[in-house]
Amino acid sequence: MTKKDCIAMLLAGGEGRRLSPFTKHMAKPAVPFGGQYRIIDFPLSNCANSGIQTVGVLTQYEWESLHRHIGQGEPWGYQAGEQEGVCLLSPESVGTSCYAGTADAIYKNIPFIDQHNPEHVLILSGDHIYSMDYRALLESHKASGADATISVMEVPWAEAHRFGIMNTDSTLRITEFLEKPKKPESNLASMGIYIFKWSYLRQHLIEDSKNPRSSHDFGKDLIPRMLRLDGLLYAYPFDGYWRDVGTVKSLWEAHMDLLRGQAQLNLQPSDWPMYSRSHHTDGLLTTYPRHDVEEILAHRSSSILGSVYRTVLFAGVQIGESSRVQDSVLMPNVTIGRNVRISHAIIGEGAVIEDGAVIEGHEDEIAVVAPHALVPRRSYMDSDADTIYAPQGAQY
Ligand code: ADQ
Ligand code: ADP
Repeated sequence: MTKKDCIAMLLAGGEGRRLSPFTKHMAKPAVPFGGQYRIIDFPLSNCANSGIQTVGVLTQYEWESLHRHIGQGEPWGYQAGEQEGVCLLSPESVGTSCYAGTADAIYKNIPFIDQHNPEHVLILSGDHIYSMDYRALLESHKASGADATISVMEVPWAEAHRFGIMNTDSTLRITEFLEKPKKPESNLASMGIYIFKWSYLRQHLIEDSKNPRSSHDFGKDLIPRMLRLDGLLYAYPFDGYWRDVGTVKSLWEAHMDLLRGQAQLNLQPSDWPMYSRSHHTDGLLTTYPRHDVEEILAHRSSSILGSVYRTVLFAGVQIGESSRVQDSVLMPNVTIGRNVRISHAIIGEGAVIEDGAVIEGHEDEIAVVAPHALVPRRSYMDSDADTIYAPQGAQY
């Protein structure tokens, strides 16, 4: 087969335990985001908009939900049944029992990548909210002649311990890299978005697979190994909006960023459109014809009778009379009765909040209601409360 310039491998198999309970029955990349999307729509739309013709999606945990959502990539403009396009790669589908780590997932798909015979491979993560033209990253990677190029961003010092942290020299060559250091000495973070020369990555994956002490992870094992062996690794500074939404707090904050217009993400029609499978991607409202509804992003099909401030409402959300919701995220088909008070909360898909209930989180501790939970009449829940689980339709 003729050589391809660059294909993408999108890692979407992580369990996302820190996003529990939203990931209890759903892969993290399938979690709803931004009123009418799912998190994975962002990297998939970026691939489509960047003209990447082949995307392998590595799934594992709760893969059915993702497979149903992605299909053959039709919503993102990929054609079914072509040599190129979106290919779902769960462990079962490639004849293995599991992916032990992110590097192992790519290692076990060496035959898939070889079949496409690319010069470079773009490795992406399924749980980031951002718009990025990967062509600019690829150009930078080619211009420096690097073995690997890592997209980087300065993150707040208080959060640096959640990321791969590095130092570079004046030419942006990476000199040091530490995965999630307890006491970071830099705040230059890896965004978990890499481009490698395929021949170089391939060889390191094979060597790493033979190391019984390796956890077969890009950040913990592969990148440090490449640096130890004098690999030519460069940083690519990204100056747009980017957020890793791996925790409840960061998922909430990314929604609040959207409301404040900080996301620099144009979710409305633009030259960098976001696509999704949902039939409901036909419109988000930023205003509502009521004086007590302000700073919202609401799906057109939501219905608001109470007052709502600084809140994102997905499709099918209903809010009853005299209820007040603020600083919150209401996932698809949440039903809220009358005289309910909700603040600083994320309410999972399909949850029912009965009349008079109070759900009270605060900025440092977001209250969480599990998908399909039922919060009974006049109950009180704060962010310390155990999440209420109840099968849909349960009677109290
Ligand atoms: P983390 O955010 O901890 O750090 P990780 O948990 O390794 O990233 O997940 C990366 C992606 O791979 C996610 O989309 C996840 O779903 C997927 N994934 C995880 N395990 C998988 C498996 N076994 N099979 C398939 N997919 C899997 C990484 C880097 C840091 C960097 C941050 C930026 O290690 O250096 O700073 O991303 O967010
Ligand atoms: P629609 O816009 O027609 O409602 P959606 O994709 O938003 O389409 O959802 C249809 C139903 O399928 C919803 O109940 C939703 O929970 C479920 N669903 C869709 N995609 C996924 C997914 N990736 N993971 C889990 N459930 C999904």
